[in-house]
Amino acid sequence: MKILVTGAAGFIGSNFVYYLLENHQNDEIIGLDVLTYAGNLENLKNALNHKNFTFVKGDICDKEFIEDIFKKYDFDYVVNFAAESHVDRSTKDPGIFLKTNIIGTQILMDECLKYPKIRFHQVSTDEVYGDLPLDRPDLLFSEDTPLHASSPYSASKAAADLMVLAYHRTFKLNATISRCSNNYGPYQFPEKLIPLMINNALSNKKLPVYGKGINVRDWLHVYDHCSAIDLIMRNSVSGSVYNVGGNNERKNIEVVLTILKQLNKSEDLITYVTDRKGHDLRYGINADKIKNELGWSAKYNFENGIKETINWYLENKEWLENTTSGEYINYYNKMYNNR
Ligand code: NAD
Ligand code: TDX
Repeated sequence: MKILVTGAAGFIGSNFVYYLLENHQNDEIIGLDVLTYAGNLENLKNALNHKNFTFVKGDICDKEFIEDIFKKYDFDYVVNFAAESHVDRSTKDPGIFLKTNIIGTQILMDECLKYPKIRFHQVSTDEVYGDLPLDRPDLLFSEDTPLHASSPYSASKAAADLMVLAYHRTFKLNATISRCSNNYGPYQFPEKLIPLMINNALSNKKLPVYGKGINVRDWLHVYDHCSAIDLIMRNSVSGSVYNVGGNNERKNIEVVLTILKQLNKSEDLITYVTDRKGHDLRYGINADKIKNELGWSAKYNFENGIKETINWYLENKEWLENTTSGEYINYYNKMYNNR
């Protein structure tokens, strides 16, 4: 099979490339990425020399470029990870989120329509459902929960989901969607909670917890997200939507305390800062559909997954140093100074 992975130099995209190389040794993978601040070729360093992997630099919003690479390679699957993915950035500059996450998806789908055998998989997020109250742990998102996005990021992802479903219904686009909860694992850019806190703790910098630290996220190891996408794209009916989640709900402050404990750092490093605008309270996923229909299950629980992940960042300090130099320093100062 020939598989186009967009956003291949990002966090989940690069993990997905490794997942495919390991689990489908006859597949040929083309990794596409425009290399924004979040895209990093270092994430793919163990794939770049692999005989079944080719990297192509380019933009999913560039129609001619997309036309050319679809002509050049005869894809069986297109898996769309390419996105602007950080909620905080979307509250400062929404425009690029609309362009990449909505228009980019549309350009990929228009091209897929020319090749009906291609299965298009859209990597979406649980954030399209909005949030759940903190005092109702019994409530979970199901695939039928109405879309109710809160941030420009999640609204752009919800818009893309609706376009995928519209293309499926109107043009019979051969497509599936997955909506996953928060991922953690190797190669996550340190603007996101877990790698940011690990990086700050390692350099004895303050750990900026938004609000009271009581917002809840459902954490899933990136490996388990990759195995879910792989199952959905190959085995499900066109038009299907699947939730993916690990039943690992944690308050942010619990996650931060876990990190400090494993790194043997003081809790005095924690500082409570002004809350995120429109901050979603809680995400909780019902993943029964993918478990029952496709037999998916998670390999990691949060305790062993977070331990292994913290060790990965400790063993890859050079990666962490490289990703937090240069432009990252400006970003960090803009987002966190005097907050
Ligand atoms: P990321 O920001 O680490 O990676 C995104 C990648 O897309 C980067 O490599 C970037 O260079 C690339 N990209 C951006 N614009 C592009 C364009 N116009 N053309 C080509 N490439 C472009 O994000 P991530 O955390 O790996 O998320 C990947 C996908 O998974 C996103 O669609 C996101 O919405 C979704 N998702 C993420 C999570 C999570 O917890 N991180 C959870 C659920 C869903
Ligand atoms: O410095 C911080 N302090 C803090 O308290 C950061 C960066 C985050 N937080 C909080 C905000 C959230 O409640 O931690 C929680 C997690 O924040 P993020 O890592 O930014 O993730 P989140 O906003 O939950 O979105 C993530 O999960 C769904 C991904 O970034 C999205 O791409 C994905 O769709």
